[in-house]
Amino acid sequence: DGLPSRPIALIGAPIEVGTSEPGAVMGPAALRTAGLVRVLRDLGLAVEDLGDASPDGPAADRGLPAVAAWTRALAREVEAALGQGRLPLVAGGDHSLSLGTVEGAMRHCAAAGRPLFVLWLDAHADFNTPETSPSGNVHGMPLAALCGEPGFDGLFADPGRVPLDPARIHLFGLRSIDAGERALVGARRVAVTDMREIDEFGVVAPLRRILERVAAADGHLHVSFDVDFLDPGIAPGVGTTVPGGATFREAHLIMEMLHDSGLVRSLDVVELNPFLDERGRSARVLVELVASLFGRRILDRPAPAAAVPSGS
Ligand code: Z70
Ligand code: MN
Ligand code: MN
Ligand code: MN
Repeated sequence: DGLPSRPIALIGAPIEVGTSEPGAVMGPAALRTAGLVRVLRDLGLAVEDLGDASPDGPAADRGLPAVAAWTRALAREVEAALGQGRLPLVAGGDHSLSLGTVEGAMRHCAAAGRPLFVLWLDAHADFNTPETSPSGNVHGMPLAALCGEPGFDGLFADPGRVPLDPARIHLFGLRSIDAGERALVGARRVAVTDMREIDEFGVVAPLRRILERVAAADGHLHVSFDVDFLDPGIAPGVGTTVPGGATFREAHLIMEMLHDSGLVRSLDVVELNPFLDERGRSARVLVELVASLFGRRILDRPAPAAAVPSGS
């Protein structure tokens, strides 16, 4: 039961070239300051902090060329960590960093013959293309690029790469979507648990279905956690707050269920903007949530869901 306690490779990705709101570059430092490494070691886990990654080659300032340099570096680091049997935990940085982390996981899974599933905990779909994007910000586009939509020439090191299967992406917590990406998400049959569904059924039933699907396929689950998945009341430190996000208790329960599933093999924590945070609150909440994903629990006993109701 639970995540196999494989060693964790912490990789900082101080990247904000994918957004127009400055400050995400400080994210990895804030997560370390909030005790990310310490809480994991307190759980008895082996953690190596590999420090902050840097982009490949001469770094461009903005736009796709700048993101491409990061994508190549992060894909390589994530693939290498997975190849060593480690669990890469990538601390961002804006969500364009997931172009690299998911690409790295895709390469590892292709070589291992294992299907990759992506759980995207986010207020947004991040499925814009340069064509549909109203903002031009690449952090709103990573999933479309990974799935091989047009407009991203030169982004990935291998132009002949097999694209990510949109049907193996699960958007969870969606509550803000642009018109063009809405059409695309529907056409590509991306799996979506939106806030409407969470309000009606809670987080447990939809998440269980996703985990059962990944388990049945013996899949690798990559979790990408955008801070704006959370309600801005508990995590104000993000460039694009959207009201009506996950509560503290919903988010913790999701992390505990992910831990108990034993399926998570790679993790991103993205979009923390310490410049917009209030006295480190958001960074601290994120560290607590990561601790839950890696096995911190209230009582040392089987998950209540597994308990048989008695005496009635
Ligand atoms: C909007 C866009 C976005 C993250 C905001 C917002 C996208 N759909 N993604 N924050 N992580 O500009 O494309
Ligand atoms: Mn493996
Ligand atoms: Mn996002
Ligand atoms: Mn978002």
